[in-house]
Amino acid sequence: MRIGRRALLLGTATAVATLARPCTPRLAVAGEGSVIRRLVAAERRIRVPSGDGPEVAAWTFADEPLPVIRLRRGERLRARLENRLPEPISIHWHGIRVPNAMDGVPYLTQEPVAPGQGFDYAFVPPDTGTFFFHTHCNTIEQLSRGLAGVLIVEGDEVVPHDAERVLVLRDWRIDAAGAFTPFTSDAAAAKSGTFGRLRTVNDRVVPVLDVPAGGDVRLRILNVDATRIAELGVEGAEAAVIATDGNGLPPVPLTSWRLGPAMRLDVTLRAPGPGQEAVLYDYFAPEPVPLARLRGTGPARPDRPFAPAALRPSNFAEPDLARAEKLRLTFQATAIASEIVLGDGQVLRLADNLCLSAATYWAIDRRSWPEQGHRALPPLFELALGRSYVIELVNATQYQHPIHLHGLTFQVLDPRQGAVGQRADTVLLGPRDRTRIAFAADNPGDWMLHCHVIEHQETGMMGWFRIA
Ligand SMILES: [Cu+2]
Repeated sequence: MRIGRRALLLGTATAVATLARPCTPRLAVAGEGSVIRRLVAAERRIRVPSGDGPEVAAWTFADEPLPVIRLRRGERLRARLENRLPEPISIHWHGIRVPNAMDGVPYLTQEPVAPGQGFDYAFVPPDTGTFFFHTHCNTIEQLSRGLAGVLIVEGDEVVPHDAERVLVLRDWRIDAAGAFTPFTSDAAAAKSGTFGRLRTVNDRVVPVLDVPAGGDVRLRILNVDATRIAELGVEGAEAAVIATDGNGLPPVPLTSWRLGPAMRLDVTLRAPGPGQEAVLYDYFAPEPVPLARLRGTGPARPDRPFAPAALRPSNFAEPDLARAEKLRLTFQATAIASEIVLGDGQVLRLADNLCLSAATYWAIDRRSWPEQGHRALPPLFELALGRSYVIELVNATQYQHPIHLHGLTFQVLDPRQGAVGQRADTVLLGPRDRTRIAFAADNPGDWMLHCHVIEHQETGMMGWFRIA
């Protein structure tokens, strides 16, 4: 299926389930420079996990439950958000180094978009890669109801792949009749979080995706679930990791890769022969869980070595590691009550419920994100524009935390899972784990820093920092 520019300009959503990128590059058209999308957040009845599955009252940004927006590097996205839901929303463009005012964080960068209201987002993504967008308000419910989409910025392939497939991992918290089950509980929020009963890829259970037999296929894998961490691996095909969070790295063979919520993994896979299948598994389970099947179609291709090419790197400002200032953040469990007292005697109540949960179980450097006042807490740290920083992230808990920084892409200095030169916007900390990240603070503004297990985020493991 060819996805043309005209479709994008008309705002026609493209369903992931049927998505296949054209194998030939689109011709450049003089004067083009913007992709315009209308995103109408509304309740829509969809069928999960298949056309004859139960009807689910999903909240989505488009008629297709997982809209895909494609840009080429240098193109501007103009996205008009309209809120037809009964509560405030916003859009955060996860992993995109947007100007601060476009970051979509209620109260920190914009007012929440009230029911019946709209907001215009416009920016030129500076980097190529695989990204997504989601609401940043009452996220556990809004994300669990489906409010997310994919954003792809093309232009990073030096050697074109033969095909591409987008695989979006998420759980549905629904019962057999399609009714939503609880999105959170105190017990779960204080531990690993709430898992969905129905695991899906592109809202299907173990979909079969046709790929050109023997071809090199780019898999753009996104974990958009609120909770679940998957340990991804492929059986029946050679595969290599070519990008983390959309950022190219020297290809490393894919043995298995732990992908937390909000993280993305780009993989080059040598497709199986005609009629044969490779299987994407999650090994983070007592028994490997099949997620998707990739079936070779079309004529066989001649044997040749599997030699995935590196992607073209983005233009990040390199951190000056020799002169970088060193900071540390500790992620903790907390037993604090429903209010905290600031130094000046002001009491912050931690319980109201416009955008977050009322309970508090988690903290960063002994501070839990309060609900009331939203930005009444001082920033975790203030960074000098243009200066380089190394932050040690320390997990003092026995749970895993995918830690996400807004506004920046960082280097992961301590190699994770065999990757070297990894750049990311979200890094997964294991229990009692620590790692160091480095970046040049080149994007001014007030930015969030939080765990992307949404129940952890919404019960305290969130803060903000300033670059000025
Ligand atoms: Cu967490």
